[in-house]
Amino acid sequence: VICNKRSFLNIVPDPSVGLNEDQKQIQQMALDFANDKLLPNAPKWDQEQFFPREVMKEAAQLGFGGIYVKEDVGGSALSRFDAALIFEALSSADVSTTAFISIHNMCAGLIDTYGNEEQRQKYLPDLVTMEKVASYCLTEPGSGSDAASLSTKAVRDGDHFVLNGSKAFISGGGDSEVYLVMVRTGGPGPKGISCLLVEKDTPGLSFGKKEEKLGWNSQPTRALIFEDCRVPCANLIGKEGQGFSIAMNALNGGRINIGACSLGGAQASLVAARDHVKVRKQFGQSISNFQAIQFKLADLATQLYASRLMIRSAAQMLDEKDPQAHVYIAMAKLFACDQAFKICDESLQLHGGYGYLKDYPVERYLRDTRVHRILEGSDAVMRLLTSREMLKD
Ligand code: FAD
Ligand code: 2MC
Repeated sequence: VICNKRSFLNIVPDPSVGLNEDQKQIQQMALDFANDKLLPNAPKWDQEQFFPREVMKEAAQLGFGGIYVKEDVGGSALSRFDAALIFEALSSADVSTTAFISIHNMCAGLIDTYGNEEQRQKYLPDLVTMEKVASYCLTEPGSGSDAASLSTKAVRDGDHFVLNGSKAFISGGGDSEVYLVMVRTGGPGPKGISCLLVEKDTPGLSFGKKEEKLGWNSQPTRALIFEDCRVPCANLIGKEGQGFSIAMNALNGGRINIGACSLGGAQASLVAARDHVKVRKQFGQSISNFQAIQFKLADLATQLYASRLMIRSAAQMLDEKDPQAHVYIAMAKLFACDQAFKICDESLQLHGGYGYLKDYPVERYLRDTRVHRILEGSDAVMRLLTSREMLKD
């Protein structure tokens, strides 16, 4: 298996362009970790469907387990912009593992923002070290894009909620220790939804089989099944009825992170293609001598650069708490995830038949970035969020 150590710096489109010294340092630290700890193992983890808990703990030692969690509970208190740099750098080695770390960070950030002091102190110290990991549970078999129609019920009984229903496609499901579950505590629609923290070993919570997937193989995906599962009312995050708002606000950051993971996969694929066309000879010369190939590289670099600027600009809007941030995040996720997948595909094409082999890394990036057009809000949902805002009076 070919897995050259590399940083991607000084290769167009250089991901460090436009960053200040602090940001460059964060990026370099993440790239070094990606090269040392992720890149050599990523093909094996993909092949063997291995969830690398120990290596994730090492990532947490660098502060990547609670990137935007406050410092009093061990978080790194960095910005969303910094987080986007970190996820892009890590995913240039391993999109799948990085994407799980991003979901875990979304959950930790959610508890930090909406949890009370007791909840923060109880759960965050173990999450920021990734001794424990967390899953985000919104999707159900009958409600994917139409998330506000979810039907998992939570009925109050004394000082507990009793949960019945199921969640589908949960990343980390069955392995994570902590689950942030959106449940219906009130009437239909978004206002009847609450967010509950459910611990893994709670009686009445069980898990479906591990799903077989095209990509994202280094992290498990399972359904969650609740059968008269009793969860203490003390585990309510935020207020009753606030769950949908909490879920959507968490996803705003999540969507930037997933977009950043797409950038990393695309950058790695494009650099691999660039290296390949320089050494591959056909018709008596390096195929990089053909202008069709040269222009293809230029187009892919341009698409990647544009995608990166959109993701970073959206992250900055979220940092600045811009009320329109969610719309620009939607546009950035739509564009970056679509373009990145195309870049992986065209990079594979530039490898010819070799690109189709598992000896080369591009097919893994292609498989891993494909799902980013579906999860954390599909392409259609991103268009919906954008066009609704455009058509507002
Ligand atoms: P549907 O909503 O049924 O959509 C089907 C198609 O119709 C899509 O192409 C969609 O874009 C399109 N569509 C839907 N509505 C419209 C519309 N109004 N107009 C036009 N087109 C439309 N969920 C979690 O909660 N937590 C997780 O950790 C998690 N991890 C996941 C991991 C993986 C590997 C996968 C595959 C999914 C994961 N998901 C998770 C679920 C994911 O968020 C959903 O799959 C996604 O939101 C889409 O929902 P759906 O699959 O039900 O598709
Ligand atoms: N940021 C902040 N608020 C948001 C928001 C966002 N991104 N999206 C919606 N809201 C608010 C919205 O403003 C409204 O608030 P208010 O009642 O105060 O006006 C409320 O939420 C309800 O929104 P809508 O009236 O737009 O509800 P509707 O049902 O028509 O549409 C939709 C909601 C489609 C935008 C939402 O259901 C959605 O985002 N669906 C996609 C689901 C998704 O992303 N799932 C990902 C699961 S996690 C995952 O895949 C992982 C891998 C972890």
